Amino acid sequence: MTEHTVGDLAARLGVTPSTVRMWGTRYGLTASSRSSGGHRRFTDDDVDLLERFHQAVIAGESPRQAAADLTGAAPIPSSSGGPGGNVLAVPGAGRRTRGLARAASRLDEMAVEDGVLEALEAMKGVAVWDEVVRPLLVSAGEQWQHTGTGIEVEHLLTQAVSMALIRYTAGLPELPRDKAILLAGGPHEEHVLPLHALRACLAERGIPSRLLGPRTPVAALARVAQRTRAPGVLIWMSLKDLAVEQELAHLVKSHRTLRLFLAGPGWVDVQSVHGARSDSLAGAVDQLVETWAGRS
Ligand code: B12
Repeated sequence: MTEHTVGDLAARLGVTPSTVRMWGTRYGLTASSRSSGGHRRFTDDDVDLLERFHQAVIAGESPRQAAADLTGAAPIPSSSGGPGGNVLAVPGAGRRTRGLARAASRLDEMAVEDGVLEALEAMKGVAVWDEVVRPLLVSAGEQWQHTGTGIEVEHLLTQAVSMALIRYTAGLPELPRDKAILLAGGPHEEHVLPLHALRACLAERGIPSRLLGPRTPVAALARVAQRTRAPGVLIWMSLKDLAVEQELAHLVKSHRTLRLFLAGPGWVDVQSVHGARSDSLAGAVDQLVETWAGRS
């Protein structure tokens, strides 16, 4: 009988070893034997079961339900899941997005978080953001706009997607520490999810960044840029805030080589001579990779 380690199984399924361990602790799908040193050893039957579990989750099944169907055990109750509510409609969505929409609609935070993490490990940041996560966010925003309902789904998505992006970023190889790019939400801006996505994509490319989060005062950003000699700063705004433009002059003088990028729909009507526009996640990654490579 062949025995497989956590690393073997993770490589075979295209996920990280921590995901394989988490399936064991969270859904009871663990190895049926142990090495003499106490390490998990998966049999061929375990591998087969986990492969089928993985396929079911990718197809949009709830991980708890998929585990119960495969093992014949009663589903493990969800700590955050709940019945009721209509499923968030996402026009043209692929399988993964439909699965996540179902999980978000039943308020199953862990299933959304695990599903996004699994997608990141399989597809990488830009594709997951553009093809899987962004359609969900746009639909959640539209539902709220048109019906005034579903704000709880928007909050749950925010929490689960941020956590998945943070976990994914933390699992990537260690980054250099010097001259990190600065990422911040505008001074009155709560929306910063695109910055989590951007940080993950920069980390995939080996570029360090600091995320200062929502509602960052421009003066604070200028101080950090000067103190850390950040080669680039990107400010995200989803909402229009015309007053910010006047403050940018001070920021761009933080140090001689600083480059400023302005991203998000909030900048559309803002005339600014101080920063370059970033129109997409892939475009921002390219701009910042180039900025970091040219740091002096
Ligand atoms: C999640 C979310 C929240 C979360 C934010 C949590 C967080 N930590 O980020 C919470 C619940 C806190 C929230 C609060 C509010 N929100 Co809100 N929110 C959203 C939602 C669903 C996603 C935001 C997001 O991440 N957008 C990123 C992508 C999905 O946006 P996009 O427009 O498609 O992006 C375009 C470009 O920017 C570019 N792009 C996409 N990704 C990236 C990434 C990078 C790096 C780059 C450079 C470019 C880029 O491509 C797209 C096409 O050109 C949006 C819906 C939406 N369509 O954005 C609403 C939305 C932005 N929110 C809205 C509103 C009104 C609010 C609130 C005022 C009220 C409310 N709904 O509670 C408050 C505002 C608080 C504040 N002062 O900022 C409106 C804004 C309308 C407007 N323009 O005035 C939206 C559009 C919903 C809607 N359809 O009405 N929100």
